[in-house]
Amino acid sequence: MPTQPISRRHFLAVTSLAAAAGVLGTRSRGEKAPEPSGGFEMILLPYDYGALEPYIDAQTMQLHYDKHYAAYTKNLNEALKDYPDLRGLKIEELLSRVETLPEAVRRAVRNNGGGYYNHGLFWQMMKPQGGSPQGALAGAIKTAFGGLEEMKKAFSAKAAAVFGSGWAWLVVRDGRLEITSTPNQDSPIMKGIAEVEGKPVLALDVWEHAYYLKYKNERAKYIASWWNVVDWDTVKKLYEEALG
Ligand code: MN3
Repeated sequence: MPTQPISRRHFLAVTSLAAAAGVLGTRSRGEKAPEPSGGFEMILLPYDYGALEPYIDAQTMQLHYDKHYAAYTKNLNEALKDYPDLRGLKIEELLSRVETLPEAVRRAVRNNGGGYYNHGLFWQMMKPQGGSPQGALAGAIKTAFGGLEEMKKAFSAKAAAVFGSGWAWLVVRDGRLEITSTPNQDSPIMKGIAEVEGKPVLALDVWEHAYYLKYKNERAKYIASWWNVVDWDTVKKLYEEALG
């Protein structure tokens, strides 16, 4: 299918919940989006849907961003519509204390807030010609895993082993890099939930919606392809922030 440039359209569209409500793409050029209503907003996709071809196909990217990510965002905002204090928190704060939230919203925030946050990271961790780890990040990978190839092998195995839907992660915990995974939309920043709590520096979505159109049931092929589009500059930035 043709790839269309989306940056400008999305700049206009995602500035409001209207995007999450399903009107993405129906607004005409130059028309102003409604004022933000204080909820969580979709981040801009930093590249076109087709930019990660042939590793991630344009149709998957479009559905993943416009439908799945939009739905998590919309559902998170709906769940919190009667909780202005929670809606005003940073997503990281909200998720870190998800186990202490009112029971009426706890599950919705865990699922949809996790989906909102995890995907926001995931979009930023990819780009065409992603490069390779540099500087202190490269050193930390060598220290923790023996080298980049060893780290990729261990991370890929963790991602492949997720039963059903979930995520694989490289996180910083106590100043060191570790590999972990989470089921569903759980995130390593969720205290009392994540098996390994830490600050994410690399995230891989292994829900079938992330790869099924192109790779069908072959998750391992998707994982192997994905390394070609990892944005190591973003990983390095997140690593430095996590240490800071
Ligand atoms: Mn997904």
